[in-house]
Amino acid sequence: MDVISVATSPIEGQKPGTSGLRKQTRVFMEPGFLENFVQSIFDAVGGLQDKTLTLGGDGRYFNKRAIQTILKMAAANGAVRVLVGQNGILSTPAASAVIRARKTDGGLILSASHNPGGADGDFGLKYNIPAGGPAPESVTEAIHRRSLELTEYRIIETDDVDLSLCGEQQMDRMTVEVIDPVAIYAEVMRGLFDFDAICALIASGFALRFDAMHAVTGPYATAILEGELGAPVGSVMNGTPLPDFGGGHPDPNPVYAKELVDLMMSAEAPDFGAASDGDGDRNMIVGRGTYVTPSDSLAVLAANAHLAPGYKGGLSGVARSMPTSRAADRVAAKLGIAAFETPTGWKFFGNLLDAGKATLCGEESAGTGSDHVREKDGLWAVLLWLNIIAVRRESVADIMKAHWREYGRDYYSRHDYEGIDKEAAEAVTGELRRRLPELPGQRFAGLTVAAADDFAYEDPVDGSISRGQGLRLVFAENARTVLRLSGTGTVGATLRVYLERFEDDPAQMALDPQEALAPVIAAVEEITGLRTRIGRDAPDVRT
Ligand code: VG1
Ligand code: CO
Repeated sequence: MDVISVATSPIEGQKPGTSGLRKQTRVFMEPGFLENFVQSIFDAVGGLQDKTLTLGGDGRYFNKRAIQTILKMAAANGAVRVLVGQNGILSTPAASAVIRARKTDGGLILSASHNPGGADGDFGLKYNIPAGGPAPESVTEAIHRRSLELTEYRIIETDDVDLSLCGEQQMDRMTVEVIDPVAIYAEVMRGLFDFDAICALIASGFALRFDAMHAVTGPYATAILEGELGAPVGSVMNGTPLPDFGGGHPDPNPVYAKELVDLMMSAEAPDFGAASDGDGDRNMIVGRGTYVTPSDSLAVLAANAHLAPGYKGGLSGVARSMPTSRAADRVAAKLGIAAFETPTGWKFFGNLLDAGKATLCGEESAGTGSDHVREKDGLWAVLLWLNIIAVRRESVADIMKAHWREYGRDYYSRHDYEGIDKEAAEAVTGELRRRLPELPGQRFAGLTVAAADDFAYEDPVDGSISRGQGLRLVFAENARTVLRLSGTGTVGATLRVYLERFEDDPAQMALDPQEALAPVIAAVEEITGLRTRIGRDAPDVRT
C-alpha cells in the first residue's frame, strides 16, 4: 500500500503544558488540522515504528471519522497494531485501563471531555503515555514544538475498517483489533469492589439513578450497574451516547445535571444519584436531599476506602489539586498518611501514583481516582461510594454529617465566569499577581490576608517545577480563595474563583454554602473588583 506524504504547513497544535488539544469541532475538521496534530504526536514520541496503540473516544461528532484517519496515519507511520473500542468508543478511564492491561505504547483519546459536542461544539484529542496517564509537560511541550515545524504528514490510502465488528482486521501491514469497550474496564472494577455486597444492597431496595448525560459512560453504567449489580432497568438515565450529547453540556454539576439534582431534591428521590461527564472521567455524587461537593467526596472516600476490598490494606497517601478544599488533608492527617497538593490537571498525579506515594487523588472539578488507572474515573467513584454504603448501610446525608462531626466542614464553592474577554481576564489576574507581595496583613471584608502566592509545584518524584498554577490567598480566619484562568475552554477566557472556609462549630455545619462563604466572596470582590472589570454581575456557574 502506498504511503502518501502530504505537504502541509505548521499549526500551533497545542498550548505547551496543556495535556491535550481542544478546539471547536470545525477547526479540527479543517483539512490537515487533525492530521498535523496527530503527526506531531507520533513524531514527538519517537515515531510509531513497530509500536501498538490504544485508540477510542467519547462518541462525539467527528469521533468515527477522526478514528479512521488516525488508523490510516498509524499504518503509514509503521504501527503494528491498534486496539480500538467498538464503534470508536472508549471512556477516558477505560482507555487508560486498556493501555495498562494490554501494555500498548500509549494511546490516543478523542474527547473534549465536559465541553459540548456536535458540529458547532468542541472536539479534542490527547495522547496518553504507556503508563496510561495524560502526557506530562515534557511530552506535551515536545508535541507543541513539533507542530510548529511540521512540513508533512504520512497517511495511507485505503478503505475504512468496520468499527462495529469486534475482532481483528488488517489495514495494510497493521492489525486493527476492535475490542469491547467495557470488558477490560469492568474486569478492573470487579477486582476492586465487593460486587456481591453492592448487589445485596440494591436487592434490599436501595434505589439509584445514574445520569450518563448522553455521553460515553452510558454503555459502562448500563453493563455494570444494571447488568452486573442488578439495578433495575432505567436506573441509568440518558444512557445512549449521542454525537451532540442530546444538545446538553456533559458536565456533571448541579447546573448542567439539573434534571438529576432536581430529582434528588424531590419527594421521589431515590437513595443515591450520580452523573458523569462527556468522556467518563468525572463524577457527581448526590444523596437524597444532599449534594456532595467533589472536595468532600474525596475526603469521604479517603476516610472509608478501606471498606472496599481493593483498598483494604489502607492508602499510601492522598493527593489533591491545589484549588481542591483541604478536607482530604484532614483525613490524611488523622490516618497518618501523606497528603500532596498538586497543580490542576490529572497529569500531575501520575508520578505520585507510579511511585506509590499516593493511592487516591482528586480535584474539585469532580474528578476522583486511584492507582487502578492513571486517569480520573467517574464510574469508579460511584462504585466506591456504593461499596462504602453497602458496608455502612447509612444514607449519604448521614455519612456526610458524621464526616463533618469528626473532621469539621470545609464549605466550598467554585464560581466560574465563562466566555469573558481574554484581555480583561488577564488584566484582573495580572494585577492581582503583581499585588500579591503587598497583600499579607491587609484586611478585606472583615478577613485578614495571612499569605498570598502564585502556586508553584515541585514534583517530589522527578523534581520538575511548574509555576504560575493559580493565585492563592489564605485568610487568617481559616478561609482561602484561589483565582486561575481555565486551560480547557475554547472561546474567550474562563475565570475560576475557588472559595472555601473551614467550620468546626457543630452548630454551624448546616449552612447554605453560598451564605457560609459570603465573607470570602466579598473579600475577593473587594480585592480584585473583578465583577465590574469583566462586566458581569454574577458567575455563570456555581458548583
Ligand atoms: C478543568 C478542571 C480541571 C480538570 C480539567 C480536565 O480544567 O478545572 O480540574 O483537570 O478541566 O478535566 P481548567 O483548566 O478548565 O480549569 V476533563 O474531565 O475536562 O478532562
Ligand atoms: Co472529562
